[in-house]
Amino acid sequence: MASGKKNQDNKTGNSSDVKNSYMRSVRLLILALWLGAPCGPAGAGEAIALIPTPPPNVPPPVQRDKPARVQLELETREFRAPIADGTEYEFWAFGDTVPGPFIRVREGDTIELTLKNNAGSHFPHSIDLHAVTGPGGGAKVTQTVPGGKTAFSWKAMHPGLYVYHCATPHVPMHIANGMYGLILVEPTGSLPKMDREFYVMQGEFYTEGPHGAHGLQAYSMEKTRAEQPDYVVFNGREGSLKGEGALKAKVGEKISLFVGNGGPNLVSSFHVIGEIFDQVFLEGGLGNPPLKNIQTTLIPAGGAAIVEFTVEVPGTYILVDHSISRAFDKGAIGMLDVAGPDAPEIFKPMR
Ligand SMILES: [Cu+2]
Repeated sequence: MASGKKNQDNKTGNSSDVKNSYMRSVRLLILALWLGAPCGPAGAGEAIALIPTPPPNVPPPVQRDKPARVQLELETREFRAPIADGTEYEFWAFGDTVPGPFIRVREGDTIELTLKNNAGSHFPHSIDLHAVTGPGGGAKVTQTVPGGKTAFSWKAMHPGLYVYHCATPHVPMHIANGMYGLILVEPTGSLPKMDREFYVMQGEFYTEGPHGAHGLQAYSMEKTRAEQPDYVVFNGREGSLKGEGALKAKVGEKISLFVGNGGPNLVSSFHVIGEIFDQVFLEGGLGNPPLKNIQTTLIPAGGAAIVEFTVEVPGTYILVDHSISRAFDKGAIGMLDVAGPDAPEIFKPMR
């Protein structure tokens, strides 16, 4: 009896506890919803569909003080396009640009990434994001056949600027064909406000014909293995940042360049002729103090840097890989046109 009574009491007590606990949970859930607190999968937050941004543009700052569940869809494509005036190449890419779109999320976000491989592709593709903590940076679960679709979710735990790339064998070939891009994981405290932000990514291309050969140029695995590219370019094409494509700014503006290096093999000595970087977030790491007053910064293959400077004097500033043969003989040149009044107290010609 005692035992039965105890059991009965326990049962009664348990029912009551369960009911109270349930009501507490309901009240907490209502409070959480009212406050806009996370209510999806653990640590997720509200669902946001991300619209990726093609180069040289950068999406606006995140401006969220809470993590979110970011839904992102990328599609791998294979297409023919100019790599230089008079020269075409069969690019492989995320989306229809090289580099692929700029992705901007916040530290603590959970990203639900769907990777589609266009039905017109001839090869499987995948994605390895250096911002991912998990096997292959996502590549293990995103090997995607033409017309197929894969997905995975991951939590962005480390703020910084990261490279993403295809990691389907033969990996150097997929990267050399243009399969890379950048993802920025903003820190919980926002980045300094800039007047202009640009997305620039270096990559090298290995073609059967030499630099400047006209017509469609096929990929050369032999030159890739020898690490002897014919083209070293910014944003997928010689001259992409010249003329109409030149970056534009005004005197007095603070500029941030999110610079990546897809490689697949070369290390970039990134320099802007006529400027000194006020700050460089070396190797794209955020959370460390930036380096100040830098002339040229090294960007490893599969790495990135955030460089910041203010333009005080009008004119054209030239972005280069200061391994200078690449700039003058292989295409690693871009332009930043700065408009505005002269600043003779800083720079003036003299007779
Ligand atoms: Cu690929």
